[in-house]
Amino acid sequence: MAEIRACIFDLDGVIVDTASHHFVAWQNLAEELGVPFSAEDNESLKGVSRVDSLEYILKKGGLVLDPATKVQLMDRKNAHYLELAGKTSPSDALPGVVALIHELKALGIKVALGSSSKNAEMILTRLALLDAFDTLVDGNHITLSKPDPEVFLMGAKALGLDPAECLVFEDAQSGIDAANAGGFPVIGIGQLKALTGAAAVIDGFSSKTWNDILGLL
Ligand code: B16
Ligand code: MG
Repeated sequence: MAEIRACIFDLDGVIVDTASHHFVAWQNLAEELGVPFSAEDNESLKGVSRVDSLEYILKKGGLVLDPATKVQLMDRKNAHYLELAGKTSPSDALPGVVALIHELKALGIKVALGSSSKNAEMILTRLALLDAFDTLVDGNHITLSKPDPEVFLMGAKALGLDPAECLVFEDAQSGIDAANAGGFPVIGIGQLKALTGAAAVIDGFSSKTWNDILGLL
């Protein structure tokens, strides 16, 4: 196994639980469109881009809309999401993640973001974590949604490292699949039953040191 020189963190569900805000905002929009939207639907949209998430809802409801209406709906959903996620503060960082990021920095291991969200920079700023990141790749930079590995490949390239040297942390199945497709070692964050294909699945970073995490690989 190659030496790990960087960690690439997904945002939603790994650094902060904004998935609940995405859920409320998508559910609201889906209801307006007369499409039922469950927690299970939300689960399958984790890591999926805004446009692909809308397409999922439209397909579920058998709706066909013109491009301008789709843009309007996405803007509306995002405004609602921002209303909710805009209140994020440093205390919303998930347990243990800030300590791990600081430990990585102290050890000289690079820290990168690999998120599908176009709001990633705003969220990291609100968490007071933006300066800790050596590079950010988010929904504004990529053309292909997870499970395509583009987001992680761009991160590795920006760091000048091989995928095998960058450990990905992901809470979404689409993100674990993306990491595997790109040749990245990956640790799942969540429930063992819900995630497949990761080197290990942990329920979070609470009380986990870098050595603990390396021991999982
Ligand atoms: P936005 P991640 C993803 O972020 C979310 O998991 C997903 O639910 C969301 O639709 C997507 O970002 C796009 O977000 O509308 O803010 O651009 O998990 O890849 O960090
Ligand atoms: Mg996520």
